[in-house]
Amino acid sequence: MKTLVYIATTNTHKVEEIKEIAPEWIDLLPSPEKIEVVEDGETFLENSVKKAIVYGKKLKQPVIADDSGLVIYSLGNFPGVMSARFMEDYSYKDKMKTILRMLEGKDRRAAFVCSATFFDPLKNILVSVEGRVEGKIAEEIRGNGGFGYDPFFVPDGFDRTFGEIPHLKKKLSHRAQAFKKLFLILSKVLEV
Ligand code: ITT
Repeated sequence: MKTLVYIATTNTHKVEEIKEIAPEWIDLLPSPEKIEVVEDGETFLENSVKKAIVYGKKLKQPVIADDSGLVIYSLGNFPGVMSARFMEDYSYKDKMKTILRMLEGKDRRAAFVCSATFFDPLKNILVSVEGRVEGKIAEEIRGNGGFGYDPFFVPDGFDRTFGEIPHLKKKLSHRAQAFKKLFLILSKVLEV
């Protein structure tokens, strides 16, 4: 029998990417309701744990949550946990253009980070892991694939942005790394 787990997110791109790497023993479903979570943590870990607990307690079912974002080292890890809320009412194109201006003359090293959390409110099990992909911010916005900041992030070992190689992004991203680890641990913990 498959293990039913809800994905605690409002972001359909995350759902698509997580489902892509999910093992066959897990039945991943989008949350049946939109649940408000105040993301006031200072770290990705705090926010993903909070999302998982709020959704898990409300749905009374096992859930997984993802809190993720872009960190640019020369900008003091900005936008970090503010990745979604920075210039919230603007398009990602506008947000990226602003960041490109902020980066003029500065070091472009950056990373995408994902904290992935599983919470089962029935068995009181919580597991949290982190995935990370290092890279740099390109000189310009390139590609239409992926979502969010993908079109200006170039992962190490490549010269194209995630926006130009969405099929590869799904395999090597921060999210893929975090959820691969999470599913491996869960397969042991849940004895599937
Ligand atoms: P939920 O909280 O409902 O899961 P969200 O989109 O608000 O959805 P976050 O709070 O984790 O998710 O914010 C993450 C933001 O970081 C996301 O909206 C993007 O701007 C950026 N981000 C995270 N992962 C990304 C990725 O794989 N590619 C591009 N941008 C990403």
